[in-house]
Amino acid sequence: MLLGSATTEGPAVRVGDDALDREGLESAAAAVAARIRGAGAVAVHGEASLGTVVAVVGGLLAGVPVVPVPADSGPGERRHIVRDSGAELWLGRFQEGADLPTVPVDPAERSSLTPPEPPSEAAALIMYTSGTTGRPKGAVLSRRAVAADLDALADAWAWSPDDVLVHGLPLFHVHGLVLGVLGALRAGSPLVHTVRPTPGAYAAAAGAGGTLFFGVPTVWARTARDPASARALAGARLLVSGSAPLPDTVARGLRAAAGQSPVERYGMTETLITVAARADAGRRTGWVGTALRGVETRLRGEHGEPVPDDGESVGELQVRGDTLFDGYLGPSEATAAAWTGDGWMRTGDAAVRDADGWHRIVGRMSVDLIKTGGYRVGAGEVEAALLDHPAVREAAVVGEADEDLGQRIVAYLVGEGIDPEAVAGFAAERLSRHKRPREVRVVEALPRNAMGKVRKALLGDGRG
Ligand code: MCA
Ligand code: AMP
Repeated sequence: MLLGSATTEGPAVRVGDDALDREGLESAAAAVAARIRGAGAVAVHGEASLGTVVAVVGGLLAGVPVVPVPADSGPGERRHIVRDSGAELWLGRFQEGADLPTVPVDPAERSSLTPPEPPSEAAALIMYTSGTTGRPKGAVLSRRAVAADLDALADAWAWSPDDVLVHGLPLFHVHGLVLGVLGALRAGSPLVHTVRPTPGAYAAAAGAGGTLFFGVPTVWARTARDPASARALAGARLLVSGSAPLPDTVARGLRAAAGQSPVERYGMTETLITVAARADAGRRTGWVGTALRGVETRLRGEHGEPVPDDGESVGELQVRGDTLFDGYLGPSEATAAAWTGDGWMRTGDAAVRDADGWHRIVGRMSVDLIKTGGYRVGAGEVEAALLDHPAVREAAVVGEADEDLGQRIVAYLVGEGIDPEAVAGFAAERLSRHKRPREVRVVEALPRNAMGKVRKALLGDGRG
């Protein structure tokens, strides 16, 4: 069973003030399953609510692929995801752009429907994720991949029903939804979702018995800057950081205030988590750990040549194993391009590996994939949305170093009479909030090379 069969005493899932025990969750989800059985796929409004958990579990029970839709996406992005995924129903509160029949989700509803367990190769989730160009693509994740990943993580972190998982991450990405909800259900550990991932909420949950805490580096950076909240985490069994690089200053700040720093783990929407530091390993900030059970990794140079495991030589990290996605929806070229000729998935991340098999992620191979607050944002998608504005003639979007977010999205625009505020409002119609530029800089011209390609390295802080 994908969701495991553990019976937890008391609330199995709490989101803010709303909670369900395991039996209540399963029967509320069964009521959803009864309504959606037979659908090709369903879209779920990914707001941070108990209803979202019920909707996702309902889809998994029914064997209907679930398409989580970012709660803050503008109507344009929502319309794209709904159409591209082929979702037939919208689960949760109606949102503009979700032009589908809406299925209400009520955590108080009960049904005793027990559909048969779907085959393990069936799709569990279709997660939308950005590439360097074009619109977000739907990555198809099988039940088998999800189960393999969660079991390997439980093994690495000694994650058990004795844990209480705490986080407040978005319920429409792998981190918050797959690890943060399905992981807790499969491990049988109660989940406390704090709605927003604030240091104060994590501290309060620690006081109420939380043992295992998930966060993106921005969350840990904010916690390190809030020593009272950090101190409350001193008794936690394990803090985990992922989705983006954890700065050493943040790890040191947490060690000073909380007496411990997070273990790191690395992954992608397409591969799920593939590399993790084990709970019982020493902390090595900046090193994301060893390949998970069922996963193999390798480093390859620019021309496909092997890169030595000397902890210094950099190559592209490539992975294969049980946790990988089945491919993107739509034309097969994108899926084909993600793989090497000999069957390894190209992560697009530059890494080093040492003789003990530990990995350090040193950057991305492309400047056009930005990580802001742990969200992956394709520069091309943001540029395309800005170029739709009549006053914008040219656009270049880059990620600039930011202490809080890791990278901050900055747009350089060329055009006549551009009003940066109007452009920001325009972008809001088309893009999720975290994809919108935090800053718009109007310039005379963009730096270009002889071929006419924008030289992003020359923009802003030069990190492009
Ligand atoms: C947000 N704000 C903005 C913009 N975006 N203002 C102007 N322009 C923007 N583009 C505003 C918000 O509305 C808010 O205003 C204020 O900034 C601060 O918001 P807050 O939510 O505190 O912070 P944030 O800065 O928006 O976000 C930080 C965050 C968030 C909470 C850490 O980035 C986050 O939830 N990140 C998690 C992403 C994640 O789960 N990634 C996993 C992907 P006001 O206060 O007025 O409301 S999966 C993955 O990466 C793989 C598999 C892996 O390894 O995990
Ligand atoms: P996403 O598609 O949102 O799942 O983002 C995946 C990307 O996040 C990876 O390709 C990495 O660039 C980045 N990432 C995830 N975890 C880490 C980590 N622990 N350290 C550095 N980068 C990470």
